[in-house]
Amino acid sequence: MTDTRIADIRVTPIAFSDPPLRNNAGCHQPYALRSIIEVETEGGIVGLGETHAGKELLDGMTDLAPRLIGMDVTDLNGLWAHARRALWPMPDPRVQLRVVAGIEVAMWDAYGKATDRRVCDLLGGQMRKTAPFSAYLFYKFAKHAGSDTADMWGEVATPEQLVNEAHTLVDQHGFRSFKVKAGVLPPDEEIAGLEALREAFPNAPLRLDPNGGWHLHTTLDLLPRLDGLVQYLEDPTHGIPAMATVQAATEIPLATSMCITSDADLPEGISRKAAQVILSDHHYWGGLQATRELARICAIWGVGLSMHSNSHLGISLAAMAHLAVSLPHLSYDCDTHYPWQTDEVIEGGKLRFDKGALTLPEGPGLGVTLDRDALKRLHQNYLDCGYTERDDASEMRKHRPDWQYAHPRF
Ligand code: GKR
Ligand code: MG
Repeated sequence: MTDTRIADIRVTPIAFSDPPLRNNAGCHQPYALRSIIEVETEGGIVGLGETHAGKELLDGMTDLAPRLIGMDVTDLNGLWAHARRALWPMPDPRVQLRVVAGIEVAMWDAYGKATDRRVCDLLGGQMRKTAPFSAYLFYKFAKHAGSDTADMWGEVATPEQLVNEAHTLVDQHGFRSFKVKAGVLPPDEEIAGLEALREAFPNAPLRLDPNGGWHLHTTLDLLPRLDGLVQYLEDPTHGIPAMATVQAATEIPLATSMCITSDADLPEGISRKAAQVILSDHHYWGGLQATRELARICAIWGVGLSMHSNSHLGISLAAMAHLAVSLPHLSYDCDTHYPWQTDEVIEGGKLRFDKGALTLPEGPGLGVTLDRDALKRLHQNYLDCGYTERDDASEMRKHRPDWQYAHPRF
C-alpha cells in the first residue's frame, strides 16, 4: 500500500452558476459558493472533499490544515482532536463541523483510492444498489436581477408553473417524489401548489419545507389541509419547542434540517419529540462517520433519517450517495439541489440520475476525479464575483426593493 500520511491539503473556494431560486430568506444569487478540498498523501494519492465556503470556514481551513500534515488519512480521531484545538471556540459553532466535514470526506476518498476500495465499502458496505433522491421544487424568478434573459425554467410562481417544473425534473431525472421549498408565497398559494402536484402525480410522495417561515398558530391552523397530502412536513415553524407543539398536535411526521442540526440538539430534540425525521447533512454533522453515528442514534430512538442539501456539485453528491447506499437506516429519498446546477468540477461532467436514483460513480474512493481546468475556471468565478458569503436577502432586494427579511413571515 502507498504511504497514506498527509503531505499536503489544498482548499480552493469556487463559485458556480445558480438560478434565482426563492426561499424564506430571499433569493439565490447568480453564484453559489463552495470549497474544494484536496488531501494529498505522501504516496501521491489525492482525496477530494467539498463543503461550504464562507470566510469563517475558509479561515478555519487555514488554521486546521497545516496541523494535519503527517497524520494518516485513517486517523479520524486525530482530525477531531486537531479540529477541537484549532477551531473551538469559533463565533459560529456550525462552521467547525463544516470544516471538519470537508476534510474528513477527502480523507475517506484518499484512503479508498490508496487501497482500491470504494468509500461505501469503507463505511461498512453497500446496503442498497442506488442512492434515492427526490425532486427539489422551488418557486423562482425568471431571471436574475439585472439580467436580460430568462433561464430555461422561466418564472415559477403559480401551481401550474410548479407542476411544469416538476414535469421537467421528472423528464430529465426520473424523480418519484417531490419536495417543495415553501415559506415564499402565502401558505394558501403554496398548498394550492401541492394540491396541483397531487393531481398531476397522484402516487408521488410530497413534502413541504417552509424553512421555519410559518408562525406556530399558522402551522397549527394548516395541519388539517396538509394531513394526507404530505409524506412529511419539514420545519414549518422555528425552534424545538414550537416544532414539538406541532408534532404533538398531528400525525403528520415533522422533519427537520433546522432545529436538530448537531449533537448538541439531539437530547432536547428527541426527548421533546420535536420531529419524527432528522434530515442529516454530512456537511453539517462533521462528515460521513458522524452521520453514520447519527443514523444509529436515530434508529435506536425510532426517528426517521433522510438527507438535507444546499447548492452543491458532484464531489458532495458522490459523498452523499456513498453515505446513502451504506446507511443501514435511511427512511426517505434524499434531498439534492444538484439538478439546478449546470457547472461541474469533476471529470466527465455531471453525474446522472436514473429513475431519480444515483448509481455510484465507478472507481475507488468516491469514484470521482477533479477536472483541474474546471476548478481553475470556477475559482476565477469566485475571485471575479466578489462574494464571500451567501446573501439571499440582499439578492432578494434587487428583485423587490421593499422586501424585508421576516422569520416567521406568515
Ligand atoms: O437553497 O434555498 C435553498 C434552501 O432553502 C437551503 O438553503 C436549505 O438549507 O434546502 C435547504 C432546506 O432544506 O432547508
Ligand atoms: Mg429544510
